[in-house]
Amino acid sequence: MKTIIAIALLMASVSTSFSQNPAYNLVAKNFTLGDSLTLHDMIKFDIYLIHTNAPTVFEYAGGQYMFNFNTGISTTGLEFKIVGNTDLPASMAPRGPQVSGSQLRLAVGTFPGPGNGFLMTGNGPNGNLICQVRLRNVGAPFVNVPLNLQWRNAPESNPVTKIFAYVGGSTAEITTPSTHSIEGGNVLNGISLDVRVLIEGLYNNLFNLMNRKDNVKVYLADFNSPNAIVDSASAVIDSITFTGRFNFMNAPSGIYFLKVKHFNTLETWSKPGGISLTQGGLYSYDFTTSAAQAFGDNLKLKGNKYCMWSGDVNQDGIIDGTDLSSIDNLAYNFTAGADIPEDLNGDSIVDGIDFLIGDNNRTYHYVIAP
Ligand SMILES: [Ca+2]
Ligand SMILES: [Ca+2]
Repeated sequence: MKTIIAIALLMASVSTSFSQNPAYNLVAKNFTLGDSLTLHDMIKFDIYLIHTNAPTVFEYAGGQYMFNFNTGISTTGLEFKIVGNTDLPASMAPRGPQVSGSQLRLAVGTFPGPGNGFLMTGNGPNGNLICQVRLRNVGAPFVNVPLNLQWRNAPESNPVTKIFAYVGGSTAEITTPSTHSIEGGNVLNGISLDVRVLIEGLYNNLFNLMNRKDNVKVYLADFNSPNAIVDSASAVIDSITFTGRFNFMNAPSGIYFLKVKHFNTLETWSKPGGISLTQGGLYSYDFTTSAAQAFGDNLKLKGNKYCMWSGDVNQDGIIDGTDLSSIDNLAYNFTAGADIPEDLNGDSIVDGIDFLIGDNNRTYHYVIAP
């Protein structure tokens, strides 16, 4: 009797495997942004297919994988590639990655024929890695707007995402858009911060202009001691608005200090109490309106605006005789050139004016941090 029941169950199971379509979840996940704190020009993610109705056999034949995304992430052009490994035989992996307007496209690999498909049955909790892809912005970081990555599915117009299997010895489309998902796809949803800051040596208070635009780096430091650096961004400070937009792509929402660095200026921190920043938000911070905008009131009044102290030529956190002697050495020869640290006023020559700016600041001006 037991044997008969066992055989009956076996028959039922075999019959089920050939009559039912396999079911699956399709997931894009493991999003990572760039390789460093500052260069946000690359997004990588994985595509996984998970068989969900075993013991029904899932003999994978192929798939085309299509996404919609926000083209606002780039003004300079995008490159889309397949990188890394796949669990599929190489000939069956997706191919022909392509950016087409607001679509990312991966075309089907070779269909191997019934009986030669890839068996998805019995794979681990993640299912199978279909491929890893990389979206790179050409020549610049991404614009800090949400990526808005979504599966492109029917009933949108073709091409849409389609999954094929061998069922009962023939090829069948088994696509179920409701089981396609994306985990963490809004990777480009950072914090944007407009920082207004003046570099003393570059600031001409008579004309209320900076002598030139210059690059500044802002770090987000955790509010809690030891104030670990969580993210950083660089921007050009405009010579008229004294403002640059800093996009922080890695920092979670939280309370932060700003640490501001410029190549020949004293490092300056934002006011006590920190600043509350939330992902997806646009904020502003103005170091020019009051000494109290900096930690320890560490700003210099020039005209009616507050500036970062110029003259930390060697960037050791203090303006002292070492900085002065290097300015003095170059001023002696009127050394000329772009971006010389000793050229404090940015006129591309080191002379007595630069020495004067540094000399005025060399008594007891050092970094004041939380
Ligand atoms: Ca120094
Ligand atoms: Ca100069």
